[in-house]
Amino acid sequence: MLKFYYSGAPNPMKVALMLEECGLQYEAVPIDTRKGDQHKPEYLAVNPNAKVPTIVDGDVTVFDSNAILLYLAEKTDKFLPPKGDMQRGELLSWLMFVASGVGPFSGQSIHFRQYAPEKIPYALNRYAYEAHRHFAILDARLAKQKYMLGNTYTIVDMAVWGWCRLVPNALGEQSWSKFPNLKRLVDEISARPAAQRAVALRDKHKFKADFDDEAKRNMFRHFHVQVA
Ligand SMILES: N[C@@H](CCC(=O)N[C@@H](CS)C(=O)NCC(=O)O)C(=O)O
Repeated sequence: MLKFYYSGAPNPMKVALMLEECGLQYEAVPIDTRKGDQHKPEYLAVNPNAKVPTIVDGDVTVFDSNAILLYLAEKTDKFLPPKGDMQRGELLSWLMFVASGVGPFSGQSIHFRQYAPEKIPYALNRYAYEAHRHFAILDARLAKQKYMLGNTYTIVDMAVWGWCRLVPNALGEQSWSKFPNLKRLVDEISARPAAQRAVALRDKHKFKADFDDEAKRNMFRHFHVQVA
């Protein structure tokens, strides 16, 4: 059976959503990143990047959340435009836009707002600005159409959902008012039974909640290591 290594963080949650949307059978294997499971040799053997998520599907191992979304969409032939369709190019562009822009910039904005030991105005503003800019691009597109690729719900919407549920964490409590179209999509997806099952999966395992010294040591190794 397909193995899904996960935690409740945004990147694994988009894959949990896709697995549930496809109705695939899978074994969920919790990786408690605050306890350091991502650095254990048996996990590094499937994901040398020491991050979640990863799937192992028979002989095939796939890590990086958007690569997994694409793999599962191609495997099941679901939630992506047909091969040869001109929308296939759009799908790749927007999927990579989320992978290389929305995720990293909102992640860094959350990091500097919530976790950095010092509040550095330059870093706070740079990442908030970039997260905001990316969310605004999504919002403008969703002002013109229901889903990221038009009228059909695809893996791009799932990738957007993974990160954009955290708009308030990246930009502050009031920030949803700036992205009404993006909020409409996130709310619609959150109400889907598959999203509710994905969230329930996260809550099924008792992941370490405390962000104490052990968690910092495991997730933010740069606190203790100087590389340059
Ligand atoms: N590009 C990777 C990034 C994965 C990633 O950063 N995962 C985070 C959770 S969202 C993680 O594993 N954090 C634990 C750590 O940094 O130690 C993907 O899209 O899967």
